[in-house]
Amino acid sequence: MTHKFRAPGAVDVDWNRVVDRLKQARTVAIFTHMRPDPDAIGSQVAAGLALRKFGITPTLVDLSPVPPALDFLYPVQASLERISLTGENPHFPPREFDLILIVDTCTKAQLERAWPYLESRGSKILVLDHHRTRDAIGSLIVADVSAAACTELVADLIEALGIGLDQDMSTALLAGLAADTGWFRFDSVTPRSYGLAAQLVAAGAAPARIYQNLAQRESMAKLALIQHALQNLIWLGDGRVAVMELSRADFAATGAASFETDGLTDYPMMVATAVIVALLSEAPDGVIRVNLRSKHTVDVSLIAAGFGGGGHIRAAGCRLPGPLPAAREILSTRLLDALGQAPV
Ligand SMILES: [Mn+2]
Repeated sequence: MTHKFRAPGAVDVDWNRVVDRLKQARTVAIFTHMRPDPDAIGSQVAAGLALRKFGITPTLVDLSPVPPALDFLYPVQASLERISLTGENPHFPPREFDLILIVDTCTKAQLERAWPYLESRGSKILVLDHHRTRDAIGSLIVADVSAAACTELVADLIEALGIGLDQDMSTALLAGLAADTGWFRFDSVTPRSYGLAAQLVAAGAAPARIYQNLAQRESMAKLALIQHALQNLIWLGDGRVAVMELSRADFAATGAASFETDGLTDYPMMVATAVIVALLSEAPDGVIRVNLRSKHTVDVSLIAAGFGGGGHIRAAGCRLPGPLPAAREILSTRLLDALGQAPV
């Protein structure tokens, strides 16, 4: 790779050490987090393809079902071996591997039931991750929070291995990068992100095709759910706080699944005055799932943490007891309070 853009605060990674470790392995199992997103699968697939070109036999391990929308990331020609450990009582290990590579996570909570298996193989573990939260695992952890996506780190690994990018690798890497950066509009985006994107497109990744697969394959039920959420939208604090809610009746009427609330908070955020957006959705058991987003300086992770949840400064979540009106009341008070404390 030729780009020399460096992210501010980037970690100096000793890639030679990583490559030396990989040179000693003939088989590598590649794990990623549960409920995988495009960055998780993109990192897994691109790393798998690169390792194979390097002469290593890779095996991708699925800890939970991969959303069908991400099927396009698996190359049809160069099929990669995949092991699914998504069943009730998965058998660990399916067989022994020389090395275990974990991408896009380094936390116990996101690896859940694989954790005891991974913990017992600490010396065989290599991690590539860009998250702030980290649990102790493995002997070689490459953690760079300045990376906008884990695929930025996988791209560095591919360069260190001396492997040329092909279309399948580039597609997987760009999908992860685009998804984790909200198509290059989040704070996390750096010159490195754009420099890498240029290289990936030059190597055959097609942004329009990736966009269609990631963003234009929603169900009609989802669009109906958006209609319901916007109908149930109220504004507080002079238009600075938007609160949307979806009841069990809304889910039943639209036929939408609970994961289809993804991205709904973007809509009120388009309004100039909006600072905080909250989405309350009622789960089948009556618990209220809360998604919080913010612009500017309000740290919604603190608000979520106050209710036992957590997340990032501008995106966080928590759960509240039902019914909906009671949850809305408690949350609204807290949101207006946070707004009062935020610098204007
Ligand atoms: Mn990621």
